[in-house]
Amino acid sequence: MPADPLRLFFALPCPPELSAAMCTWRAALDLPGRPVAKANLHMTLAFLGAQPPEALATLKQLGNALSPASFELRLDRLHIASHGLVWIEPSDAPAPLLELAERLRNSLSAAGIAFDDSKPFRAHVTLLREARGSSLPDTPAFAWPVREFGLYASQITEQGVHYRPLASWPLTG
Ligand code: 2AM
Repeated sequence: MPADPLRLFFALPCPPELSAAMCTWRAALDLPGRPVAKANLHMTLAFLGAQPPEALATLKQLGNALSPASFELRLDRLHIASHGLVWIEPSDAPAPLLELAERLRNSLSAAGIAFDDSKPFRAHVTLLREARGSSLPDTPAFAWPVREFGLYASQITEQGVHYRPLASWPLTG
């Protein structure tokens, strides 16, 4: 019997200090909606969805081959999407971030691995779900020194969604 598929995505994990700062700020805002758990805050680079476990070897090779440059990110704008997500995003996405997302997506395409490319990459960290109708406050700028990216499996547990890291790579330079 084939092994169960994994629900996979590549992402930048928020460093713990940044996650803590954003969660403290979010709690004080008292926005309606379902907060994303502090441990789950991340920026998705490519969402692959269900993949067979055999795809992991190729995905790890693909990550090994990227060796992207490190960069600084400034999350400074809140956005509410029509489907009830509240996210924080950079008003000015730096070129190395866009390059990393593009090179990753190009490598996936070249390897014949499907991912959700129905929308162009938009840099964001989801903070709340099911937040329809709220008006949004001003946002302080949160500095994010981006030093790693990873491959994650999204799993449903009794405690809620858990993102299990399967591989991670440093950003250098
Ligand atoms: P979101 O935060 O904007 O919902 C794990 O599900 C991560 O993959 C989430 O950060 C989610 O983004 C992102 N993602 C991107 N495309 C997705 C899709 N088609 N289905 C589910 N999650 C998706």
